[in-house]
Amino acid sequence: MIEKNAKIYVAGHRGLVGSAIVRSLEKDGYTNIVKRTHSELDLTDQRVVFDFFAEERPEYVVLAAAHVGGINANQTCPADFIYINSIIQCNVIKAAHDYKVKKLLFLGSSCIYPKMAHQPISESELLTGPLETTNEGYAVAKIAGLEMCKFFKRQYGDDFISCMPTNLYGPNDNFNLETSHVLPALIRKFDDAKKNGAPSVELWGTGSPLREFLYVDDMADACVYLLQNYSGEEHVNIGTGKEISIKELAEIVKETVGFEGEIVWNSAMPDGTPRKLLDVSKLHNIGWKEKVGLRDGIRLAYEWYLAQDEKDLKK
Ligand code: GFB
Repeated sequence: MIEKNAKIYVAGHRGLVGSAIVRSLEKDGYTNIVKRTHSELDLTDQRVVFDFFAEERPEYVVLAAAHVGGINANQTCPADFIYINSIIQCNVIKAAHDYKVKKLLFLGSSCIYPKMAHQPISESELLTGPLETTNEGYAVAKIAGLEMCKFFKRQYGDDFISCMPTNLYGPNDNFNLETSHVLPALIRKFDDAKKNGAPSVELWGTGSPLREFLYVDDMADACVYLLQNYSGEEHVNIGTGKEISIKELAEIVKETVGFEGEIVWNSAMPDGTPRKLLDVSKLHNIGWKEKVGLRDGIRLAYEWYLAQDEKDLKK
């Protein structure tokens, strides 16, 4: 068991996942959560990271800090995605080893499985085929991070575990239309169109790809659950095991926002991988299942979006 006053460092505590994990830990009664903003602690600077670990000596680490983005950001800036994510995870994982962190949780992403992996995708599909080209830089970095945790466990006995989340959404999401994922983009596009009285909204691709979506507070609860109950060498998929087409998703968000205009599909933009449905049987066998359904999650996410000051939204 993790003592409630254990020192837990959440790297990336202001991001979509990191902020949810802090909420989940606080809800669970953990009282000693260490946070550092990017300006306080540059995770790409090895010396600064090692000095931080030497001084703070965290007992547990959740590595939720990463350079992330949607399909457009990944496709246009692959060098940033491979470099920044590689250097962050090398610094944090090695420092966690050197300063004897009791347990570290590393976060992957379902887009790092092979493009044409058998669906639903089981954990064993990793590295069995070519990657989706639109996010290859990110995928190679994240695969290296999962493998690094596995090999530090195998060579040194470090309790470093990894999880593989599906597409996530919810509070503190990124609503910048050039770099965001699809769900926050739909919320913003339909909300802007409704407020401006626009006749239509332009969405990317054909709308035919299938995606799986997990509300971020469920993701955070699963992460805390794995920290408390899992120490296996293989990563664990975190998702719902349910998928929906982007077209159907757009209709749900359109209805939730109350936009009554048309949807125009811009097929000059990429669809990305056709499907990436996770096999979540391992997670269910460990004893965890999501609580928030997609329609409820979209409503919660939209309510959060409406409650924010324009200046505070990552737009
Ligand atoms: O969420 P998304 O950007 O990333 O796109 P992926 C999902 C699907 O939504 C794609 C379509 O087929 C997009 O073409 N889409 C339609 C849109 N309209 C929009 C829009 O306005 N904005 C966006 N962003 N998409 C990501 C990976 O893949 O999955 C990341 O690139 C990460 O690395 C993330 O792993 C979880 O789901 O295709």
